[in-house]
Amino acid sequence: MPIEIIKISPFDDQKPGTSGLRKSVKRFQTPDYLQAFVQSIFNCIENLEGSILVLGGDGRFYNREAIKIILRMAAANGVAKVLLGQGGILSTPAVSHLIRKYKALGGIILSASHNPGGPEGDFGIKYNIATGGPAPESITEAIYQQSLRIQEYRILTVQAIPMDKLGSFTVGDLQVEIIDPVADYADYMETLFDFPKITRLLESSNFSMLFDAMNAVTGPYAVEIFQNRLNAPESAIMRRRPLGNFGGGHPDPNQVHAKELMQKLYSATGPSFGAASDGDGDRNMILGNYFFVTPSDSLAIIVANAHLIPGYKDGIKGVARSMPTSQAVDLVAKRLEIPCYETPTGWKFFGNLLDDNRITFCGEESFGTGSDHVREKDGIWAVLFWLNLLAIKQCSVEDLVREHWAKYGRHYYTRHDYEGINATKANDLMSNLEDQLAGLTGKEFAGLKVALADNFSYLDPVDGSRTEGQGIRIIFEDDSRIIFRLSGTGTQGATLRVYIERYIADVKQHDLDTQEALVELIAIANVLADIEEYTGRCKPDVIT
Ligand code: VG1
Ligand code: CO
Repeated sequence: MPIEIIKISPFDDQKPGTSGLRKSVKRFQTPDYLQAFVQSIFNCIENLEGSILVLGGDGRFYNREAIKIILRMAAANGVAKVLLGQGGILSTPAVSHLIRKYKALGGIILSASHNPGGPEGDFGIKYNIATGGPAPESITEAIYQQSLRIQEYRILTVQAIPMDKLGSFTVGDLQVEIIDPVADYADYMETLFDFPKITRLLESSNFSMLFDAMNAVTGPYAVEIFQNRLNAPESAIMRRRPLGNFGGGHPDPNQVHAKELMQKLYSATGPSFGAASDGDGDRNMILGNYFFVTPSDSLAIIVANAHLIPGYKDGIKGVARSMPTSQAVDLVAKRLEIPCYETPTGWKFFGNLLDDNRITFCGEESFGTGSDHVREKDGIWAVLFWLNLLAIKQCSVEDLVREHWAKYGRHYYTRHDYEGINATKANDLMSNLEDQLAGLTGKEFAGLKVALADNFSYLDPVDGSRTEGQGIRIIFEDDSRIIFRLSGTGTQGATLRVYIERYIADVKQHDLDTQEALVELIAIANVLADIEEYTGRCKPDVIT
């Protein structure tokens, strides 16, 4: 089969963000756009020729077209073998697992995660390295530099490419093996958790669960794991079918976008346990009856109870959280006398810590939790962790969380997102804050004294790399924090994220409404950043 070498002019907007390259589907459909980025990835990978790659995506619109292009390009670039999820489907954590299990050189994941899909929605592509983790900054930067210079790409002239039937076929000299997207991952989960115990919990009359797959990638995983292997009833999984446009919604597992699930859980006759995952299956939301578990608390509770779970009973090396994530896990780490690392936002920063055996668990406030079992955050894994824990503790989600707060104190936590704001204004807002930093320490606002104000930078203890400008932090003497940063995953304008946190040890004050408990800090944030002036908004678009 002939290899075509197509001459192109480079694109100037292919800089990967927090998690891969994310753009509108329309942008990706620009002739040669996807090809230019894929060739840029291939040009930056050492030992590509003769290698094995894993390929799959979250099933969103344009997934199948992109897979066909990537297979033809992989063939033309000398890749020996591609492991492709059946129907083009693979969750992000499953790709991470497959890379590790089959010792692949890397993997390509097609997803824009929690961003909406469909012809008018978003598409994305990210490259994961041989460890199974997202490519680190050094590689994403090299890919970007390559994309600014690239003059041609290689592709095989071949039309029909099947992807729905298990088995092998060839594209030129490339061997493509279509694999069950779920089987390996589900088998792996059985080695980490006590499936017979969880089955007994799911079969007991005083427990019921509802999982919202949000018409995204976790549907098939949930059916195989919760229904087939753990015997949950069919009614335990809603929106189970992956759809190209996720049924029109944002596949983002939070209180705003998983509205129906929230309504079901916030009812007297509702299930005792609820959960949801996002577009590509790496996020999770955990709910009890009339109860929301903040992702930061979820991480802390997972770490505090890990010794009870089969896959983690041999001990914990350390933990890490992204900087904006609440400090709840820090207190657990302190009590366990294990190290606790604070990293910039994005899973790629956990990679070195995991590979260097410094940490066992890590998490982000943005509904992301994971461990050293793979190198991505993992939605279904987190749900299984909670189910296993509840099966052992035989208590409600709420009781478990309250017990944790009583022991460690409660971190009230919220994130306010201002979406699709003018990018120039958003940058101005950040510069304005930056200009104030030097004078903030020691200043008092509503009785709270600023202990530290800076723009967070991270020195990776493993490879010595430094990452600057990762978010404005204002930390008060009582450990309360206000953090401002701009999103690196959006595709329209800019998104301002304001993270607000306050610690209260006294158990008598653990029943406050979160927004009420944080009201003074929210007001301070609004004044300091002049949010209304810069964004033109008087309230956030999404509160989580
Ligand atoms: C967001 C979250 C971040 C997460 C990233 C990717 O990034 O805040 O914590 O790692 O999404 O998650 P940003 O830059 O928009 O704040 V996912 O599920 O899209 O892979
Ligand atoms: Co995701």
